[in-house]
Amino acid sequence: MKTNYKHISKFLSLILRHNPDKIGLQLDENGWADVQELLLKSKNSQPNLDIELLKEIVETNDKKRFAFNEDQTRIRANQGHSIKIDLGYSPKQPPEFLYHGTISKFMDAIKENGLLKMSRHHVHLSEERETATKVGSRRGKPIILTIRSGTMHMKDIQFFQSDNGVWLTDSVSPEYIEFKK
Ligand code: HQG
Repeated sequence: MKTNYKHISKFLSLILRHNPDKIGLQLDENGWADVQELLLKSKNSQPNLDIELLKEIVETNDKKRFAFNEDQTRIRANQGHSIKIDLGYSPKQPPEFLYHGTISKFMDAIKENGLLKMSRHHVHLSEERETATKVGSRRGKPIILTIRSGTMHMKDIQFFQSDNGVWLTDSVSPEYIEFKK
C-alpha cells in the first residue's frame, strides 16, 4: 500500500469504526456512512481524498477493510468496530479449526479467561495460520492459538464471517483452545 493510502486508510478506520463524531459524521445502525457526506466532512483533515481515491482504497486495501453498498453511495468498515452497530452478518458454520495470533504477555489471562473481545465487538479469528501470525506480529513475537471452532459450533456457539473473511465470535472459553504444553 502506498504511504498516502495507508494514512488515509487509518483515518477511515478511525472514522468508520471508532469515532465518526470526530468529523461530525453519522453512521446508520448497520455502520453505513453516506459517501458524499464522508468526503465533504473529511476535506479539512484529508484534502486529497476524493471519490476516485476512495474507490481505489476500497478496492486495493490489503485487508479489504471497507466496502461500498451496491450503488456506491454508502461505505462502511467490514469489521473491527468499537462503536455499537449491527453488521447484519448471518451465523455461519466455521471450519473445524480457526487460529488466533497473540503474544506471550496475554497468555496467562487467556489461559484463565479464554479469548475475550476486549474493545471490539467480537473475538477475531483467522482461517489461515499465516494471517493469525501477521495479526499477532503487530504486538511482538507471535503465539498462534488453535481454536476448536467445530466443537464450539456443535455446542451452539455462534460464528459469523465478515465480508473480508475474518471469523467473528463472542468469546472463546479456554476449553476450546489448544495450548502447547
Ligand atoms: C488479546 C486487525 C488478555 C488478543 C488485525 C489481542 C485483526 C486478551 C488483544 C483485527 C484476552 C486484542 C483484530 C484476555 C484476547 N486477556 N488479552 N482474556 N483475550 N486478548 O486488536 O485479534 O488492522 O482487539 O489476543 O489484523 O489482535 O484493525 O484484536 O492481542 O484482523 O483491520 O487482546 O485487527 O485488523 O486486540 O486483532 P485486538 P486482534 P485491522
